[in-house]
Amino acid sequence: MDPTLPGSGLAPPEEEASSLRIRRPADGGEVGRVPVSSPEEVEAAAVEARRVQREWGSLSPADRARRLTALRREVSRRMDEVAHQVVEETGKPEAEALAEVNVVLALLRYYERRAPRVLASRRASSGLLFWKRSRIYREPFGVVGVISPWNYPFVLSADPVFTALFAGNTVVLKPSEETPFTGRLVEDLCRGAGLPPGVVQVVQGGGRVGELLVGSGLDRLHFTGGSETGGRVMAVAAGTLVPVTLELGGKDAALVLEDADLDRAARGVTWGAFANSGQTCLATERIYVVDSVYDSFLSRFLREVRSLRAGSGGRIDIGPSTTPAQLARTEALIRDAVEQGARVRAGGERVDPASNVLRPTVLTQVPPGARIAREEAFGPVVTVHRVRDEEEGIRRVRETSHRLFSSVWTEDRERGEDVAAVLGGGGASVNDVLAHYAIPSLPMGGAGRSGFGRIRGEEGLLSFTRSRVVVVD
Ligand code: TXE
Repeated sequence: MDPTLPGSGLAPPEEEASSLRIRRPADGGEVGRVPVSSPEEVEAAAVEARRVQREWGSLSPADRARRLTALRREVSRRMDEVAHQVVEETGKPEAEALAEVNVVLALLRYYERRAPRVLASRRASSGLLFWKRSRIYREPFGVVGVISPWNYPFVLSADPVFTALFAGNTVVLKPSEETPFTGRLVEDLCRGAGLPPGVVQVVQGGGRVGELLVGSGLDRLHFTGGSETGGRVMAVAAGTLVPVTLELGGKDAALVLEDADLDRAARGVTWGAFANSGQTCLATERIYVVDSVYDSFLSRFLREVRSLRAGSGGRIDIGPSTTPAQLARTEALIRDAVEQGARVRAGGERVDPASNVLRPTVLTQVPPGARIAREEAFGPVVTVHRVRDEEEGIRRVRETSHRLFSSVWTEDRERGEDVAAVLGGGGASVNDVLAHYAIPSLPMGGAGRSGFGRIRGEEGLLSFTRSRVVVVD
C-alpha cells in the first residue's frame, strides 16, 4: 500500500485522492487501482438499494434461503479465486485465506437450513386478554450499510452482508480502502449467483466515504473496525438515529492454570497470538500463567514461537504486517514496553530491516504502565505475565476495557467451564483459541471497547430484523 495514498492512515490532509492504488504487502507489486466513490455514487447506491429491497424483502425467508443456496455454490466454486485475492491484498498465508472462505461457507449453510424457521412469524400468548390472537413477525430493516476492515477482508464483509440478505435487507458495503478488490468480489459473487442486481452494492474509499455511507439514509449499519472509529461512526449515526452494531478491537487473554496440558497450551496460544500476524480482534494478546507452571510453560511457548516461519510468501506461518501504519504501531508499542523495562524473549525485530515482516515477538516483565498493557496491539506481539493463582488470573483477565473473548487452559474440563463462565466479554474457550469463530451457531461480539451487538448464530440473523406484532380481536 502506497503510504501517501488514502487508507494507509496517512491520506493527504486536503482531500482523499480520486483512486486507491493497492500494492501487495508481500512484495510491493501493484495489485491495481480502484476509483474512490463520489458522494453522488454513495447516494445513488443507497437509493437503488431501497428500490431493490421492496422486491427482495417481500420474498419469504424460505424463498430467499433457496436463492442464497446459489450464492453458497458460487462461493464454493470460486473459493481459490477469493482466497487468492485475500492473499494479494493482505499478505496472509494462503491457508488462512482459505479458512476465511470456509468460515463463510459454513455460515451460509447454517442459515440456509435455519433462516426459514428463525424468521417465521409465530403466535404469542395473549395472556389475560384471551379473546385476542397475537402474532409476532420478523421483518427486515430495509437498507443495511456494512463497513468492514482489512484484517479478514472476506469473512468480515461477507458475514454481515450475507446475513443481512437472508433477513430480507439489501446492502451497501464499504470495504476497507486497503482491500477494495476483495470487497468488490462480494458483490461479484452475488451477481454470479444470479441474485437480483442491486441486492449488494459496493462503494469504495476510506473514512470519508464511510462517513457518507453512514449518513446516506440507511435503516441499519454494521461496523467492524477500531474502537475509536466505532465511536466516530456512532456519532454520525446519531444524526439519523440509524441503529448500529459495532464489532471492535479486542485485548483477548489466555489463562494457563497449573493443571493445564502445557504443550497443548503453548501450541494453542502460539496460534491464537500469531495467526494473521496477530491482526485479529480475537488474537491472544495477553497470557497469564499460574506461578507454579510459569517457567515450564514459558520455555515450551518460546520454543513454539521460535519455530514459526516468518516471511513474505511461500510456506510461511507469519506474513507481513498488512499496512505500514499497523507495522509502525506494533513496533512503537514494543519500543515503549522495552523502554519501560519489559524483556524481549523472542522476536522484537523484522526479518530484515527493509522488510515489513515483524518476527513473532514475546515480551515478559511488562510494567503495568506500558502502553501495550492496555492498548490493543493488533500485531505479532504477545505479553506473558506470572499470576499467583486462578483467582488473581481471573482478576487480571477481566481488568481490560476491551471485553471480547478469552481462553482458559486446564485438564479439568469442569473447572475450565467454571472459570470460562466468569472471564467476561462475549465468551471464552476451554483449551482452544479462535476456533469458536468457525462455529456458525455461536453469536459473536463483545462488550465495553469491543463494541456491542452480535453477528452469526440465530441472534446475528435476528439482529438484522425487527419484530412487528399483529393483535386480532
Ligand atoms: O480500522 P478502522 P483499521 C482495530 C485494530 C486496528 C484498528 C485500526 O485495533 O489497529 O482497528 O484498523 C472505515 N466513518 N481493528 O484501520 O480505521 C475504514 O475505511 C466511517 C479491530 O482497519 O476502524 C474501514 O473500512 N467509516 C477490528 C473501516 O472503517 C470509517 C478489525 C475500519 O477502519 C471512518 C479491524 C469513519 N470516520 C481493526 N474511518 C476487528 N474487530 O477485527 C474509517 N472508516
